[in-house]
Amino acid sequence: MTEAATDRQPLLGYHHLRYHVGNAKQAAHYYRTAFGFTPIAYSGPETGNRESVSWVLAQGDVRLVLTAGLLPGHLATDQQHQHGDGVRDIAFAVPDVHAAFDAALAGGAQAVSEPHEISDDHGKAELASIAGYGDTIHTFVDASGYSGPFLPGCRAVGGTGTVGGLKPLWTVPPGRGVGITGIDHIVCNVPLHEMNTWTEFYKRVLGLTQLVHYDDETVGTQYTSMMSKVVWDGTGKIKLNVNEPAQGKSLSQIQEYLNYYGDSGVQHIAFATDDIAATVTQMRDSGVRFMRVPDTYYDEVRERVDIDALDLDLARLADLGILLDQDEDGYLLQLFTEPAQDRPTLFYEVIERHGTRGFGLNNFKALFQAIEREQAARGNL
Ligand code: TYF
Ligand code: FE
Repeated sequence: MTEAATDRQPLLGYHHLRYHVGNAKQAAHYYRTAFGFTPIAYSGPETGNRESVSWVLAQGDVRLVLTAGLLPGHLATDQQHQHGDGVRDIAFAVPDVHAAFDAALAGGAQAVSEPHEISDDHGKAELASIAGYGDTIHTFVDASGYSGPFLPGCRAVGGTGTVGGLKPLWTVPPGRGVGITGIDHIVCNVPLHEMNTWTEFYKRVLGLTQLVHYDDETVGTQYTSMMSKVVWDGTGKIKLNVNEPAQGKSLSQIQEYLNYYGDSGVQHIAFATDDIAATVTQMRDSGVRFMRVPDTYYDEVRERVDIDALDLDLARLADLGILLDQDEDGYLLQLFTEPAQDRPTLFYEVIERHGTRGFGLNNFKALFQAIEREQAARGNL
């Protein structure tokens, strides 16, 4: 499929997502109690870091790092002030950081930090970072020589055992897990006319290739129009979607995001699950609010999804508000949360895939109409 491209820039997968948040202690509590993540590591004054606090949480293959600046003028402080809470870094695990960094620069990326080694009692790791859209960066990580809970500089939290002879800093209750197994795709919003700029960037810099293209004819509703392209690594481990606003009658949800975030940035992260009904039930019971389509959606969906042949419990899916889509390769179930912070910026998707490589194209209309009702409630439509 894309052998040549992935040979040039071998990405093993996502290593972690770093957020810049206003209050890492409270954000960690939210991702633990609402999304089921388990705190695994910590960096802050107690570990010798006087500038920032980071909580690292894990579930399935997903690792979230929630970082807050401790002092005025720290980069995390300033960026959170500008954007609100959001994703700062989509970090990739790579076999060779120097090679990944060199290939990225050869593809036209800008360096944020040159390849460098960090180490502690548990070993060493190699890191380098490049700039992506807006203030978002990409760090290449090789932690194959590291045995600690996350990366050098963090101490384990939670659990009762020791890591490499070191006792955990504190005991933090684990998350209960909601069935999140990994990251399915990560979507960014960029301004008008920049979709191709950024998909071309990821082709040159990360060796990705185009998976799908949705033009504004396909995905326009009365108000929201957008265009979207997805680039991927050819295996499905990495899928990056890029949305740009298109002219509609009123404020595109993409433009609303750009206004509130103040720049290009991560719009949604899709978490993969093998049992979306269980995942959504647990998240909802923990207080996460999801977008809701009208009940008529479940009458219409029968016309395009083979409910009986797939042996789906439509009444249960309807009860939970889960969306369905099917194409020639298979089907998917998906659902979207409301924004995860005060600003209408980052939200989450939960997705259960069976064969299809799609993103729920036939749900766009119903979903966007639901989003538009929320925009109207915010006074932005
Ligand atoms: O990632 C996707 O393409 C789907 C659809 O604001 C989508 O999840 C796209 C844009 C959006 C919400 C959902
Ligand atoms: Fe999505």
